[in-house]
Parts: sequence; structure tokens; C-alpha cells
Amino acid sequence: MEEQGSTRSRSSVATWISLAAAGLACGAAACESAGSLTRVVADTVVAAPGATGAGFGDPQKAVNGVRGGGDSAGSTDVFSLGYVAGGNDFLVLRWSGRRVQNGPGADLAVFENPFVIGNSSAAFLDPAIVSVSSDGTTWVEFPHAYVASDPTKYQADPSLWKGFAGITPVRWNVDTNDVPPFDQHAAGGDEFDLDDLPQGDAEADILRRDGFRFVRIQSAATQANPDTGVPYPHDPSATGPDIDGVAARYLVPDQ
Ligand SMILES: [Ca+2]
Ligand SMILES: [Ca+2]
Ligand SMILES: [Ca+2]
Repeated sequence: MEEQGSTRSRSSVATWISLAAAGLACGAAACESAGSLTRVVADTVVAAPGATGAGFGDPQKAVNGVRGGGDSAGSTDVFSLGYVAGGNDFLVLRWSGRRVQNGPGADLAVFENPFVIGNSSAAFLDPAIVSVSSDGTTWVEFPHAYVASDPTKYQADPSLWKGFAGITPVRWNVDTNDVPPFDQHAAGGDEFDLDDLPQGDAEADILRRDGFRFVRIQSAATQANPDTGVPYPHDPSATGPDIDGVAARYLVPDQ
């Protein structure tokens, strides 16, 4: 696969440019209504081991459009992850017939359902770790760090959770506030840029150059923090990140 990478990359970029010229490349919510090939949100559930099929256990809620509740309310149009490692703590999505390219700025936005608590600067958070893959098997995590003075203790301060999803409230709502998903002030959510993948990592270099097909979202609370050797702490009343949807900025047909 690696030897074919540069060829694939060139043809994909050429295709994206031609789609953009035709006005079909998506960077705005307007693409949502333009048909399945131009939808910006991931539309296919690849793996959801915690799925029950009903309520917050229905993984289709993570691919059916984003319905944020604004700064002070969490969306209920979500699929909830849990805290059982490998059992219900992750979700894998993709975009049917397309792959996600690296373009200027953020390439991916994850919409969970955090919300600000009252008039405070604190928020109800359930941090998640985001990874991408070209084959659904080999994953590269976006860099993340919990920078609290005591990283074994949970703090509801969004500024301490760097590079996680589930941190920024979601204003984008396809029914009531259909703003461009990559206008971060308008849309909220947590953005990720392939240029931020680890440098000097061969797989990260491939993903940065050629883009990815699969995105994985995983409860931080089941993952060891390398700074402490124990799992990231979580709000005592949290039960797992709730995924409303994931948007991509630079989609190309996947030959
Ligand atoms: Ca980028
Ligand atoms: Ca949540
Ligand atoms: Ca949703």
C-alpha cells in the first residue's frame, strides 16, 4: 500500500480540485442537502461494539446529522460510548465511497455534547481520543494531553484538555442552526488537522499525505495517560462520550 501512496495522492488531489471547480467539494453545511456523495458528515458505522440499537445505544445517531444543543445544553441526538475497554468504549465511522484529504486548516470536526455549567467557565465534559486510519486496522491518534496540575484528578476546565474531542459545546444543528461545520465559532465542536499528527511517524506521514478513510472515537477514561500510567480521570457523573456526528472538510471519491 505504501508504494502506491503517492500515485493515489496525486489522483485524489486532482479529483478534489476538479470537484471544487464544479462547486461540489464540501466545506459547508450546504453540502448536506446536495446528495449522499457530497454529505460532509460520516455516514457509515463501521464498528460500535456497545450498540444496543435503541436510544443512546443506536449508533445511527452518530451518522444521522449533527443536532447540537448550543452552549448550555447537550444534544440528545447521540450514540453513547461507555467505559468498558474494548467492549463499548469506541466507535468507528467512515464516509461512504469517499476518503478524507488533508487540506488547509482543520480537516475533521467531532461533535459530542459538552455544555457549559451555568454561568461558570466549567463545562460538563466527557473527553474522547480521536484516531484515523486508511485501512481500519492501523490507527494514528491525534496528539492530546491533559495538562492539569494533578493529572490524576478530574477537572471540568475545557482549557486543560488539549487535543481531545468532547470539549467544545456544539452550536451546529442541521434542523435549527445549519451553519458551516468548519466555522468553529458558529458550529462549535472540536477540530482536528492531519498536519498535527505526530512527526517522524511513518504511518502518520502517509495519512498526512494521502488522507484517511476511517475515524475512531474512544473514551479517554479507558485509556492510559502516558503522563500518569493510569487512565484519564473523568467526571464522576459521566458515563461515556456521546457522539452526535463527525464532519470532514476535504472529501474525494475513493477509487
Ligand atoms: Ca489540514
Ligand atoms: Ca457527553
Ligand atoms: Ca446525530
